[in-house]
Amino acid sequence: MELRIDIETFGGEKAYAKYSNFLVRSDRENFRLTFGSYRGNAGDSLTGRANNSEFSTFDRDNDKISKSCAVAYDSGWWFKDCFHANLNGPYVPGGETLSWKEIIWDDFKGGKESMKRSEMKIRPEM
Ligand SMILES: [Ca+2]
Repeated sequence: MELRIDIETFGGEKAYAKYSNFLVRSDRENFRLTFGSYRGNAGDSLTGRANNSEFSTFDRDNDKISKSCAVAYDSGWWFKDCFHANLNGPYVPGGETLSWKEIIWDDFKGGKESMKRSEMKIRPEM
């Protein structure tokens, strides 16, 4: 499958990122995420810390550091040593990355703005 992510800032700027070979494993592997190459204009905030990571939630700490990224950032996500992208972070109007408990795509807008909106969509590879 191909993954397409669309993001939008509070100022209305939009961008996208596409990833090939998107795959989420079963619960026995804690929904480990893998994917291939990046294309897009949003910057690649997923490869470094989400690729090959397991999914963590408040009560399932599957990241790679001693603290819980899910608890620290109020989110469920494919955390490694936390994140460059955190699309399940809390919706916080305003758009500044202050606490990083926000909807984050770090490689867009220099990491200075949190997102108003995000979408993750999959379809068969063309
Ligand atoms: Ca941990």
